[in-house]
Amino acid sequence: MIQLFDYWRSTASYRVRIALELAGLEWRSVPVNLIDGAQRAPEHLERNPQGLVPVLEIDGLRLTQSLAIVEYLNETRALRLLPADPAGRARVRAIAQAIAVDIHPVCNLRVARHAVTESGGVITMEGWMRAFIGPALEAVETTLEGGDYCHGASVSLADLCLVPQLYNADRWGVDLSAMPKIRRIAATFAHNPAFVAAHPDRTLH
Ligand SMILES: N[C@@H](CCC(=O)N[C@@H](CS)C(=O)NCC(=O)O)C(=O)O
Repeated sequence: MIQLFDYWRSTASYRVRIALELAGLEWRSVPVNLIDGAQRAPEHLERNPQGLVPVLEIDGLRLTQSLAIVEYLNETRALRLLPADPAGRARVRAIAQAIAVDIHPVCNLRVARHAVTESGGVITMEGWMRAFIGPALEAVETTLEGGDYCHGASVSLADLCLVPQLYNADRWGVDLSAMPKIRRIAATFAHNPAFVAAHPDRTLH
């Protein structure tokens, strides 16, 4: 059985859950409770020495890093999450990385908590999250075409990064009212079965 070590609110895990659902695979979630520190327990550090989720066990492999995992599923399960043309692939990867490589690490739990603690309470969790997520999403908004998807007329790696980030933005009260292109994409996926099945509210926790 394919096993995903994940956490319901983890946006990196959410990306992988969407890809697993798009692939129509049977898989099971093994929750790693990040609030309790289970990611630092020896058994999880053995799975991923970085002490992070997600970790995917599939095809006799143990994979880490959500973008690498999604690309593995894309290649082995023919998901077509990257366009055929190099320019399209560069654009999709640029949007995906603007979220997964630029926004996500700054807003990771351990980073945000450290900032809050070291500031002696001057910085709040909400303040930290809003300071980084809102402006970064505005930048993504300006690069979007205004269609139903981040790129072209079908789901891509960029959508797998954007939708979980929007869940996270909502969690921290980031105002998306000035981002109509992003809201249009959110509406596209609100009823997509794979995205719905992967939603944190549908996940074990
Ligand atoms: N670049 C990694 C990031 C993984 C990551 O930061 N995971 C977060 C949850 S979204 C985590 O495990 N945080 C635990 C911690 O900070 O202690 C990926 O895309 O898989």
